[in-house]
Amino acid sequence: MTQTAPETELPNPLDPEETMSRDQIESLQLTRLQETVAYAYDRVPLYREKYDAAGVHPSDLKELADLAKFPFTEKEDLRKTYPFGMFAVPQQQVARIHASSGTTGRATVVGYTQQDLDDWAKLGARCLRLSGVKPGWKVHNAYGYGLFTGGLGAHAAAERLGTTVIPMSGGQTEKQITLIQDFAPDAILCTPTYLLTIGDAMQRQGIDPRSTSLKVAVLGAEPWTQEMRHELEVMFDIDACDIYGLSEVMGPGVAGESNQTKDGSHIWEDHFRPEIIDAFDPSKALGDGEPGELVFTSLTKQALPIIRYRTHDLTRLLPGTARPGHRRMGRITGRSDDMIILRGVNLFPSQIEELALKVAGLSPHFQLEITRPGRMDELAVKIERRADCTSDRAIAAAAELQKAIKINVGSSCRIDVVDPESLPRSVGKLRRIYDLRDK
Ligand code: DLL
Repeated sequence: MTQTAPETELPNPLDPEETMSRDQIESLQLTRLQETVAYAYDRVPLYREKYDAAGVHPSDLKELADLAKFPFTEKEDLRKTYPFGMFAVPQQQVARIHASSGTTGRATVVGYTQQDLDDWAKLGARCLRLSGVKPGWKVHNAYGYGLFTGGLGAHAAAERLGTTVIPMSGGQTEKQITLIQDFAPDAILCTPTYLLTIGDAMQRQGIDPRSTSLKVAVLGAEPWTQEMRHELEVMFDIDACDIYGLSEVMGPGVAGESNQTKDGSHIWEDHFRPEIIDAFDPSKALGDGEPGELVFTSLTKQALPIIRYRTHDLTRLLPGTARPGHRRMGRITGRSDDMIILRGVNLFPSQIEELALKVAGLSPHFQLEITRPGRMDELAVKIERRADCTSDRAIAAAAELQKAIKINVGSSCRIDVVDPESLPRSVGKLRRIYDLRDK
């Protein structure tokens, strides 16, 4: 069969908003913010009650900084109003529903009008294009389809960009490999740990992941580090870029990373206004560059306008580079509610990932187990050695990692180096933390 038209012949224009200056974006943000807050106040009882109780009114929003006067929205607000209580349109205008399972408590349900779905596809397509995916390419989508926003969100983005989508969904790793070999996709969309699972499985079958047709991977839905990027780029001989999003705010495509700069995801600020706050003192706003918790306000959403939503994701805002008018977010170090506090020291799985991947002989496959054998919490890092790592080397590697964690994080922990293939593999978002303490 002949190939598709050469990439250069397919149109691939930027959205006009992508090239707006910072001033233009902020002026658009103010108009849209005023509209959104008034819209939410008029249509969603929870917002009206909260704002009345706090003594603020949409008319108080005269400049962007006034947003800080408005109360936050929490996941708990969506749970309290489960399933549809925060929707701002009648059900007949809701074109799609998604839900995030959440590790604790009730699912949170989110809805989209046709216009919301259209905006979502547009922003997702922006992300893919920024990461180097091109119209006319074949795109293997291994994010899970269903209530999770990953599968259908990435699907619509890839379709909107003008690619040929292969809607594989997550899991069935053997089949993923067959399809990657038979259909020869140019790009893959999945979580970083699932790409690792696919690469490992290929190697076990004697297939070199570097020999596949894949050129770009657009990875997200869980925290990952520069070290993991390097691991995957070398393993597959690809460019690996980040994509960020969350169901409550939209889904994948709130922010995306450039394959040219690989310096963090650009937030599409014509549709979302980000803030950074102190996670432990939320009344304290933090400036650009300062690490804290990310908060989002949607500027155009119809079915589920979301105002000052506390993501619990920890990162910082940085000036735009590849799209100078839109700020970037740094890597997400973790979630404030996922933080392990070990004898007074705060620790995130991504710190362990970063350190472990610098130690020769250790693989990216690890899990953290917290126990309380006596009165003190203990942390064990269970980590697989690489297949070519001897037992002598494994002992030295364990000591090296233990020391690196002590020096860089400040925690004492036990390192159990285990055999290759002995820890559970990811099929989507990987669970890293096993809290075995009695509750
Ligand atoms: O995970 C949406 C998504 C799907 C994003 C596919 C990217 C790709 P939720 O299931 O609602 O939505 O989970 C959202 O996942 O608050 C972060 O903690 C985490 N997360 C998402 N993207 C990234 C990323 C989807 N690129 C939660 N880096 C968020 C780090 C991420 N964490």
